[in-house]
Amino acid sequence: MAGRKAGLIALFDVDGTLTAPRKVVTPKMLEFLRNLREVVTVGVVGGSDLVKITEQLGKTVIDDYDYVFSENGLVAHKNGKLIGTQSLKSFLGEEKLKEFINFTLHYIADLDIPIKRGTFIEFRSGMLNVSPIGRNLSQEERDEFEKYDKVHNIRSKMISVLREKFAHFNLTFSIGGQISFDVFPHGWDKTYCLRYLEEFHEIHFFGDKTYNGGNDYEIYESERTVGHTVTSPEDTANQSTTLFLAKQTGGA
Ligand code: M1P
Repeated sequence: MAGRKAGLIALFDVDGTLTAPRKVVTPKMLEFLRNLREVVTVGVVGGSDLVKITEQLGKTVIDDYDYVFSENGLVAHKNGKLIGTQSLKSFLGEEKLKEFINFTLHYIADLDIPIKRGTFIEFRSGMLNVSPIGRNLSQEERDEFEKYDKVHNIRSKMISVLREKFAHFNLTFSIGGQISFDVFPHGWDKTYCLRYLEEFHEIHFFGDKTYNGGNDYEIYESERTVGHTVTSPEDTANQSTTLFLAKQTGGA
């Protein structure tokens, strides 16, 4: 695309930044992203796996953006082509993986919370996603658990236990959404995707969970990025319009 500034990329988190959490992107946001891509290189980086990002951003997502980083970039696509994957199984090995999964499932079995559903551990390429209530929930049940968790700290208490028990496994525990947390080796947070962006000297990252402990914190704080905190998809569009599009049209 001829008019694009070389070396500049706009990189967006998904949940809470391009879409409402785990919701489908709006047509307005899609149109905005199409326009933006005319003037800058556009990438997306989500904690979710590619299946979920595809549900949210559309089935042609890997072709629609220059870079699509799912699982923090542990699965990486450039212009529709797979350019890299990381494997948690190779990192930990079968024995440690089994030990972690067995302990986690026992912990969940002993957990007394109002309801439980299915899929307590989702096994992904570069991470595990652990949900104490189970991933098979309606939106209403999700919202209820999120509220319940804010009062009872189910996830943060569980993470404290796992962090202590498996300190020697060098794992990071990250709460990025409503009902679960992600588990991956230290350094496999969203900064992981930056290794694919060596050619860019100006990387603008937009995310909503940029506070310490949020899953956008490390990439937001990285020396390699200019970080932008957003409060909603509308805010993302407003801030990036000011930064990238207003200049083009000679506006503010
Ligand atoms: O993108 C943020 C998070 O989205 C989902 O979280 P939850 O299902 O808890 O709302 C998960 O896909 C999680 O891995 C991801 O980090």
